[in-house]
Amino acid sequence: MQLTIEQIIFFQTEGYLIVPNVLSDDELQPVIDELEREIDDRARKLFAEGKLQALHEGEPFERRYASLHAQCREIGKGFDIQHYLGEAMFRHLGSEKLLDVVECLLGSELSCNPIQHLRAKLPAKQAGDEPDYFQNVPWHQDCAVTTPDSEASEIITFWMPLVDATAETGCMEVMPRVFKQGYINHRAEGGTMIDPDKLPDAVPVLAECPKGSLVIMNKYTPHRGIGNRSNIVRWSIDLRYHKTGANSGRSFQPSFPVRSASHPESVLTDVHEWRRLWQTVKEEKGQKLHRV
Ligand SMILES: O=C(O)CCC(=O)C(=O)O
Ligand SMILES: [Fe+2]
Repeated sequence: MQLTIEQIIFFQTEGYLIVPNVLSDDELQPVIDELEREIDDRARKLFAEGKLQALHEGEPFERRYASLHAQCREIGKGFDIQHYLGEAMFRHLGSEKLLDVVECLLGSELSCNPIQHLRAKLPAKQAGDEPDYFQNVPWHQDCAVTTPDSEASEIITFWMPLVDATAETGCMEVMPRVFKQGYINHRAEGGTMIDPDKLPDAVPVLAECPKGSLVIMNKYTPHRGIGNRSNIVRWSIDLRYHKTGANSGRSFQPSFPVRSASHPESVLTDVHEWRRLWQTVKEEKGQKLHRV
């Protein structure tokens, strides 16, 4: 799928764009199946350790993790893309349909940026008021989690829910056009957030996004995640891409080519190599790979 010229102009003017119907349910299903297996493996391990009383096997993807998490928070430990390193997720990072959209904004030499997350936003009733950066992400610009050497890099965020993201399930809000101001000061306490004194006086847009659609954001676009008032888990994946050769803003973590018109052989297609790249980072930092 190609973006229309109107969509590209909208993105360039507003600093965000919601693109409907990029990926079908069938195309997202391998990622969901893999997450369901991962949840099941984690649940069985915790059950064997006596930390879970019930496995909730019959519950759907949208619910089971919440039921398990209510019994044992440890189920969420290290549950992110670079920790569980699933093959279906790796294929998803380089999926042709997604990259066709990315190419419309960044050209045909594309690398996957190491800043990427899987988010399981729990129903607010259950999450309680324990501070959790992933549950209620405060206003921020994504450039705030990159190193300043990437200031000149265009790093674009592609956010996609695995369930319908609505005002009720906890979609994002974005501030249109504010990206033109560039970097706004952030502070780190309570999660990386725009310094409240510097928060722009813009009217936010509710970025509701059905499953299979994308929210695309400029790295200077202020956005936040709103609370999940529903009973389901708001699963989402946020990925970033940049032009191959540009600073990623995380030079100590792996970036890798996902598409290249000039050197197609440079594209990383080997999931073992991808895992090795991430595992090497952890070894260098003296950390072990977290798999609960
Ligand atoms: O998923 C959310 O609620 C916020 C996500 C976010 O800030 C991002 O993907 O950059
Ligand atoms: Fe963000």
